[in-house]
Amino acid sequence: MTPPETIFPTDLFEEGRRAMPLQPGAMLLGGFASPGADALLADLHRVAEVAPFRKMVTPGGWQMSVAMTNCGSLGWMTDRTGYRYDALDPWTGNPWPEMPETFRCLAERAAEVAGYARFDPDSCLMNRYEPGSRLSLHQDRNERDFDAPIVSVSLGLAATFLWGGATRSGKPMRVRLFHGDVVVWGGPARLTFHGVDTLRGSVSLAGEFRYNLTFRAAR
Ligand code: MD3
Ligand code: FE
Repeated sequence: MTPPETIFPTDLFEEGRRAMPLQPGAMLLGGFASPGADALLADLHRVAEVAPFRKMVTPGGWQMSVAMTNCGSLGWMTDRTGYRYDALDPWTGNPWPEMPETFRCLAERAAEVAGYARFDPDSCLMNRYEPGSRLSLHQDRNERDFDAPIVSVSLGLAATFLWGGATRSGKPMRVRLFHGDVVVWGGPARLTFHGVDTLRGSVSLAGEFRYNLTFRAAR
């Protein structure tokens, strides 16, 4: 087994060329996860065997078009009673699967490269998009502490990520996120409104889904 710290060598990542600020506090690390993408996908499928992807229902009663699951000591969920983090998977009654070492290592290193030292995520929300899936503009504010950043990893099909400002109004900015791209959102960008445009299907070597991992310090 390749040790995860050798798959994501911070010193080989060409920061000047592939790190791009999206707004103050938000950094796109183009292709940062590419060297370890196969290992990440293998671990993702292992997690999903224990905690399957499922389409959750919002408090308003709508079924989400994105299928989700979690790993780590806390998992984000929604149902008719609200949004929250929970230590147990409501589908199985068991704790969420442990966060794989590959996941944790990637998240810590990406945060470090983006300027957030000692990121210690206790939750990874895993999103699975199929053609037609979308995520409407929202803020991530169920975490206890907004000082920690959120690290997002895109795998599989490309998608158009949308982000606005501190309010829902106004025309969101758009950026394509590709297999292996990582975005770190912290500081003044932490409560930015964001979402994902409707995924377009395409026959692709990347498969039939887009996956997004978001690492959070939720406790
Ligand atoms: C900006 N996921 O899971 S990742 C989510 O691609 C979520 O699946 C999207 O939004 C996805 O909550 C977007 C990029 C992202 C994640 C968290 C953020 C951007 C963010 C938190 C604050 C600001
Ligand atoms: Fe979000």
